[in-house]
Amino acid sequence: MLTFSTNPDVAEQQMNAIIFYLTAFGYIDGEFDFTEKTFVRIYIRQLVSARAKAAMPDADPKTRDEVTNRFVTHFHEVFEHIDRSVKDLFDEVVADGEDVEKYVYAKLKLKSYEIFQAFDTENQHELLATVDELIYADGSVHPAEARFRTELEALLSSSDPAVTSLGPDDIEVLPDQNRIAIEGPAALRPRLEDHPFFAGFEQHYSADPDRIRSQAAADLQLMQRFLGKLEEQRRAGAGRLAGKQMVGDFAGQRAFLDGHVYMHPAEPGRIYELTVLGDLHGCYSCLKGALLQADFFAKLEAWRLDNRKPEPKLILLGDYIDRGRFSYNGVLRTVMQLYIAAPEHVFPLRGNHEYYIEYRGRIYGGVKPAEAINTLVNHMPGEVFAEYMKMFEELPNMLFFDDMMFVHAGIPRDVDIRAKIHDFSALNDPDLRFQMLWSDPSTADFIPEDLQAQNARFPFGRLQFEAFMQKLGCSILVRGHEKVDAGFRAMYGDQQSLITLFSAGGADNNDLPPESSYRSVTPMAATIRLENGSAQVTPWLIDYERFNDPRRNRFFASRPRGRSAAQPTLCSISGGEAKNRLRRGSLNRS
Ligand SMILES: [Mn+2]
Repeated sequence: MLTFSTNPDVAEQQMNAIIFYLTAFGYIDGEFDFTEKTFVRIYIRQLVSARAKAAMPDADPKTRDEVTNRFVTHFHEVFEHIDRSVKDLFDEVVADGEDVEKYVYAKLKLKSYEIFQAFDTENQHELLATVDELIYADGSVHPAEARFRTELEALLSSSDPAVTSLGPDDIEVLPDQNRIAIEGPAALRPRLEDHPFFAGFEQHYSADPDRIRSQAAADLQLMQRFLGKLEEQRRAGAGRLAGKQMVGDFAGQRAFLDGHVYMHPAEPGRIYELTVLGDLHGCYSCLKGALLQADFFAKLEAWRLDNRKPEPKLILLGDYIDRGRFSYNGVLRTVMQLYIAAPEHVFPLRGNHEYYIEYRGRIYGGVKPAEAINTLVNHMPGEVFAEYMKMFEELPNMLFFDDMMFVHAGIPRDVDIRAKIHDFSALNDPDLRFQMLWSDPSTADFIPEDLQAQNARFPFGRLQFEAFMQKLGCSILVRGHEKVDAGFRAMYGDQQSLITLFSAGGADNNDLPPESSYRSVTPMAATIRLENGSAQVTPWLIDYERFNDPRRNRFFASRPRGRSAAQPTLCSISGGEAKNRLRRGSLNRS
């Protein structure tokens, strides 16, 4: 049996790691059933008793029992918690055509790997020995368990710094980067209750076929105007990224959009105020609340009258649709209107949910489940979805503002960074753009190639992140994509240079269905003030509650008519499933 450290913090960490491995192995060979869970509970008790005996050999049995029971209760709770978090993984979104179990398996492997990396070499060997003990505990070794164990061992040996392509010495801090300060969360009260800007489009879809057709026609027109404006910006910026290696090479240039990459150098002497929103997922009250809290419209007016004032910019990190109730008609409509109203000030970036696939003349969602399209597919003309697909394809993927980078998810895979990125124009590569819609940061220093290759949603490590930032000359990356319950998370390095922002959620937010897992999120936005090369990042709480109110939000003034567009029950199959059924000829296409 494993020997525990005499340092109580390390021992606690060891115990947590073991419980995680027990849980992971429980899921690896299929269902984690009651018998297996009982086995885990008994195993935890044995470990704690052994530890208590070793730690207090002279204590009387009663005292020892008391202490043992207290710790057993504690670690059983830890076990419940870990079990719940693994179960939650099955609800996480995967790319079209991907297997959820395969995704969870990769996630478990990643987490096991992260835990291993947190231990020193000696303890790593101890832990691997414990894993062996676990695998053989029930007398038989399941092939999946054996495979998992072998893969883990391979990952550990490949993470040897001698084998990896970069080490801490390869990374140096650039001297002329932004100094970044991150403030504690702030509370912002909106100055205004509403703004005329919103009045025109806070409308539910109608159940009446004629009425919904005219609503669809208006949406089509809006998309065409939106695409026209993007095209105009794109024409002006075409080719300007070519041959440039670092963001600093663009200093002194005017802002432009080249393909799917915005480049916005900071003009010397100017002050910028960036309002950044993470995933919105149909949470219209979050978007409206945040815009009014940031006082975006008034600040834009003020700056237009006097450009010595801070120049307001709005950066939207993507994932406008699905999950919440106001996808196309709430968030997406507003995002398009905002961009059309102020194209130099609004940056609508693409999320992985803004990804549709055409199959035999029909459009499907590219994530599972794709609520927005599944809900409306039988109520709207097909050309509307074709236009959404086109619009999604045209959305920009990333923004470089001074030396700060904004993208929906993260950085590409190592192997593709090496093969493809020779200058900034390479960032327009469709594969790289797709990868940057999906990846997630890991707490591990380095993620081996094998672990990166497995899923659309893949991890990257701290050293990989730092090397990528250094390659492009960037100081900080701001992204959404991950459901972070706190709404805001800063990680990596002294500068905390990777920020995750999640702007959908709210325990009692009626933008979300009652059972939504996003209710555990406290939705946050962030303001970045950029002045003389210093960036000050201030996260703040989004006041969605005020805008769940019919007096401030017309969506709440009436119920959706007839068959509610809010219930994803009309056609609840995912795109991938639909395709499979199409192949089998079992899907009624009418
Ligand atoms: Mn996402």
